[in-house]
Amino acid sequence: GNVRGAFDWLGYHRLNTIYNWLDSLVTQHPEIVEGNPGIFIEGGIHAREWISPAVVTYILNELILSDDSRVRYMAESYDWYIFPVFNPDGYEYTHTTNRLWRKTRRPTGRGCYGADPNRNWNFHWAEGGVSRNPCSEIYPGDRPFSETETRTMSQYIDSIQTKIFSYIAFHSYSQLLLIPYGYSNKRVSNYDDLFQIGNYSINALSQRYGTRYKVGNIVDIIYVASGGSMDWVRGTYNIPVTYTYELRDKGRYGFILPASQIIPTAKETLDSLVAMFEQAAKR
Ligand code: ING
Ligand code: ZN
Repeated sequence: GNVRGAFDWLGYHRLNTIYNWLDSLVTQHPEIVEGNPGIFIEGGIHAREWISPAVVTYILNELILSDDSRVRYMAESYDWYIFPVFNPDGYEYTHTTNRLWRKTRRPTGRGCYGADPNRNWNFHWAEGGVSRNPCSEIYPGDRPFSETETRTMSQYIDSIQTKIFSYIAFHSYSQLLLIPYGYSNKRVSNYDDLFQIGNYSINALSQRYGTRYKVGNIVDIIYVASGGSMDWVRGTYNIPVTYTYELRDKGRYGFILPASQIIPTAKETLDSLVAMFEQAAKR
């Protein structure tokens, strides 16, 4: 392997390669300090959006190893809760069988598999932007938290919610920075702050390669979608700094983003996070 461990951002990796790398980080960096405000990072809730786990693992690696003073300051000022692959069975299935699979993989008993794990959370569940057909890509499940992935993550978040002030989810694609909610066009109480911080953040993102993003609330700039993780976190615990990234690109390659774009996408996204949390700290 390379000097930074037997892992790289030159290709998209299988689940066990990601897990082995995560285990090696724990052995190589046992010094864990807690007590700062927490930032929760969600990657890979949708199986086919491979750029998401790739960017999240890159950011995790930089938080540990970067020499850049702004990245170091950010790394050490917060406690990080980072989950690169929220939907591991779906992710593996996209590597072995169907590259464009989105959902979980549990049999529904009605001939189709899985629920959309970003429609399965227990906040205004199944109110809009879903289909009751279990074969649909946006099937919300037969009840909230029917899926192991969302139920167990929600229980974990319940247990740490007092420690986190920010929840950031990574999807692809469209180059958007989304503000809650997805279930309705109701704006969150600090919408204006989030909009300003968001614009500052995407401006920082554009500096490196000129990549253009847009900021806005979900219903206004994409579509109604209830039962998402960010809606649940925001609606249940009122976590103040909540965003969802829709990473590169804008549709040329879509979900099949070439691996040569992993590092550039990750670098510009890290730039935007540094700017986001510098700006959020000033409020
Ligand atoms: N986009 C998200 C989706 O689940 C989203 C957008 C985010 C909706 C947060 C609701 C809440 O449809 C992709 N690309 O999956
Ligand atoms: Zn997605």
